[in-house]
Amino acid sequence: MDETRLQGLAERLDDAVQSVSLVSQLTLSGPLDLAAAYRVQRLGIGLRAARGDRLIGMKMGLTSRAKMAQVGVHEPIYAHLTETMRVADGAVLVCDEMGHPRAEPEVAFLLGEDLSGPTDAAGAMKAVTGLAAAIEVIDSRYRDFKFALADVVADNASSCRFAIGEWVAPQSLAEGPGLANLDVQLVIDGEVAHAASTAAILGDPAESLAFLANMLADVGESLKVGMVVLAGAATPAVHLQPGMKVTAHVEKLGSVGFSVA
Ligand code: OOG
Ligand code: MG
Repeated sequence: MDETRLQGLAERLDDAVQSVSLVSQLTLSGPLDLAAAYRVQRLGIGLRAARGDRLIGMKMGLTSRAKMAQVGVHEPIYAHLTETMRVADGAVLVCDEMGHPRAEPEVAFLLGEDLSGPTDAAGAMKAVTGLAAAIEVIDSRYRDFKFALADVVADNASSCRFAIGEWVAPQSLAEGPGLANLDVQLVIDGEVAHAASTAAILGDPAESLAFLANMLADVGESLKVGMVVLAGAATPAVHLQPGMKVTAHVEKLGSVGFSVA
């Protein structure tokens, strides 16, 4: 597909992020296959890098049925995480700086070594040096949060902000089923809004990490030491409103939270 056209699409989405505005689905105005959509995503990350932002990790999305059902797209996807998207545990997020943000609980991995596919869950976990509870704020650039697979891929899988709790050594989960069946809760203003098990994430969040490494291997890329990876939410996301206090708990990994202004 024509690179100039893809660059134009990346700029349209990037402008919308910067001006906090929403756009029509790209797939409504012309064909966009999955490879072209990932190209648009990478061109968008290039635009951010040109402004001094830096790649610090990656995320998987649509790895649970709850998430697939919420947005009507039924295929796991990946996206990029940059430094300016990271917010501190306990931070205050300003709603006006986002379009129609939603929050979802995540499991985060910290890589202690490079990780290349092909691999499997056990192989991928060998590269992991830290695990944490996390929250991702997603904020689709598309009106009504409505998109097809290629739209959401081009839009960096809706990723907007993320907060990560304290890192826990993976060895602390060595006894028992590891990461595969931990309780996850998304708590809003002290009430459990959604609860699930990490098993909802492709059976085990480690499968999601391996899936990512394998998808990257297909395009000649790999994960690097020091990167953070989000496995994808186990529950639906919740719409954010000013005044909310949002916390995610993951059994054995701990908690993380922020407030919304
Ligand atoms: C797409 C991003 C999905 C997840 O954790 O499943 C995602 C969206 O829901 O807008 O981040
Ligand atoms: Mg997510």
